[in-house]
Amino acid sequence: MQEVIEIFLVLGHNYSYTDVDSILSSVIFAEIWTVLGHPSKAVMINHKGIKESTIKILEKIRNIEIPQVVTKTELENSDIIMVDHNDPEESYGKLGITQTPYMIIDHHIDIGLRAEYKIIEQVGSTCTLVAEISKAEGVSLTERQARILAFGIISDTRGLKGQKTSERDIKMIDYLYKESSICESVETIAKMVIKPVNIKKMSIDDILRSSLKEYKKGTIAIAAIEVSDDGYKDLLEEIGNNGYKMGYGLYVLMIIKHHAQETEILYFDRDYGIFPKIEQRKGLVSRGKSLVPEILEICS
Ligand SMILES: [Mn+2]
Repeated sequence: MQEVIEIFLVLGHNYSYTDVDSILSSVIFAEIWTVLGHPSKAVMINHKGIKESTIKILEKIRNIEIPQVVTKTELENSDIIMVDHNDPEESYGKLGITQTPYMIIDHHIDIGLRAEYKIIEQVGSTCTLVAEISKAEGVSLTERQARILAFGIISDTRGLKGQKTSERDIKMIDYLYKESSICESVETIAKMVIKPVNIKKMSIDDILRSSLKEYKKGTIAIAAIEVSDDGYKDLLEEIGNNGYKMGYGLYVLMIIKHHAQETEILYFDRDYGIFPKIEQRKGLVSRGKSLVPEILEICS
């Protein structure tokens, strides 16, 4: 009789898309969890769930492989570890799987899913939590792992300047730089991972669907686009003409303005009749930390 080796599958968000923090935290956590005696691998389930821009960033980081895509059956026969999300609708739920995950490691708002082990902390990056776990468990990180986690933290915290950035992210970056020889500075890494888009080269549909996430059973959608100049202003009229056509009860577009450290928020409010058409806010507003809880509270 062959002994069945239980393998843990570590899964980031895949719908609509994965991102740098999701991939890096899933790969490194699978390695750490394996060292701790639990064979694991990072996986994806949506082969369309990785953008060309994300692949380019991973190529620049080097020494990191894109997680392999697994089938529904493979997932159903394994213990799932969710990272960087805690809503199954952003991953295996989309395949119709209803099992309870073994573990959740995440920094988004807790939607209340049950799991055997759950680490959900309001920090700026899942990579911060993965680095903290390795430290707490006494698993020393290799130079490669430390560098990769630094990339994840700097990516998700927008160079430690985004609104989600917490004291713990900054502390962890200090620690990773002290413990290993990461040759690029925080500023250099920030330039490598944060790519404000050239909005003028995008179609209106791509702009309106940029990093789009759905809430409340698909009745509300919030998209976000990062820009580095005022070029988007020429497109506001066309954006305005098309926002309602997205077909949501409430559709929101966040324009995150790196050059001005401001965020412009456009609301297309069909169902609620309470949101302004446009709003300007100071700083790089976080969708997950600020806007989503606010909007869901107002709409409930
Ligand atoms: Mn993240």
